[in-house]
Amino acid sequence: MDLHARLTIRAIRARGLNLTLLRPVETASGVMRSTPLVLIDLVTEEGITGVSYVRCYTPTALGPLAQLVANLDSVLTGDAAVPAAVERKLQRHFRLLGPQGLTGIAMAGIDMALWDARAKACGVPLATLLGGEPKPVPAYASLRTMSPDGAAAEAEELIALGFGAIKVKIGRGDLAGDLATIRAVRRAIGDGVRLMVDYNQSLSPADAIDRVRVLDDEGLYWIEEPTLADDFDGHARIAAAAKTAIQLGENWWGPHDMAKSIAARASDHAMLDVMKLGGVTGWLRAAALAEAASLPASSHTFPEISAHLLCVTPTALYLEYLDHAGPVLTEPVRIEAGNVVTPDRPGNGLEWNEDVVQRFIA
Ligand code: SMN
Ligand code: MG
Repeated sequence: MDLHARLTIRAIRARGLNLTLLRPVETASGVMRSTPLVLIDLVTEEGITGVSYVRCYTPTALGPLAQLVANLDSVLTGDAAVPAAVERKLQRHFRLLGPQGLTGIAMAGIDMALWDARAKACGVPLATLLGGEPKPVPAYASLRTMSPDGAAAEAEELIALGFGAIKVKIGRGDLAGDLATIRAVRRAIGDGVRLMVDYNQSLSPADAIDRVRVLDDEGLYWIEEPTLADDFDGHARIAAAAKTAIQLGENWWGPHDMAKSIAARASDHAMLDVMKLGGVTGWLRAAALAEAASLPASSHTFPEISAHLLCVTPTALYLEYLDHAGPVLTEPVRIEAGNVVTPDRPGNGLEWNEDVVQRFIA
């Protein structure tokens, strides 16, 4: 283990690929049939390569995002591979354009790859580098199907893997439709398993208030993003009306956005998306905010790197198990008795399965 390893950035490579999902992910705000990923390889002079992936939700943004990440090669080549210094440089670089959207995603991808390179240089897993140790992380399974019968069948498959909590997406139709889906899944999983629901921003605050008052009788563990993600005031009114906890956060663009949400009392939980929060660096700041506000913190997708990060998150609650990138990895995320196994190898544990990558390259 070489804690004095000093790494210098030699090159940044970005490859866009549009990975077909074996099972589409349905939400009240659209169906995802593929997952557009940008794979990042940050090559250092010392021979260590840091890797990460980011996601842009729609293939229409895939080319521009891959190009944007690749363009950062000219900004960063020759710099020390130091996450805090690179973060300051890139934040300055994008100040006039703004740090949200594709710029924020590109910066987060670079940050995650830098931390991977550093952990590999030290010969330790990311969780260890951050002051923790790799351990099994309690996870909940996120369903891809919204119809009552489909969701119930999928929930049964996942319960067989030992998950103690399940999340289903609702909000595509009226309240009766929400209830039909919730009750079908509840029948499939029984009373001993926690059930969460996700509206994916589909309701007006007024409609959401009417619906959460009814959903309060369904024994749900949380109700996620009932209205537009950036409407913190609307979420605060919904949270005040509901007995059930409100969950928000997968669309917080960095810790500053999260701080505004906390100040508005918009959410009872924190859902941390390592990409939208700004990579490992952004997550660590967000984890501190969650602790200071006593908000239980769960991850949003990105299960591989989130496992490491939840190992050092003081209010860690659940990892979201929704595997998008598995097919391009040599070792997809592993579940044991409802926990995600945090890999005990140097770095964040990501390694590309090049055969699959070549097949899907855009
Ligand atoms: C979700 C959104 C986007 C991609 C995957 C999943 C969803 C969730 O909101 O919370 O899982
Ligand atoms: Mg969600």
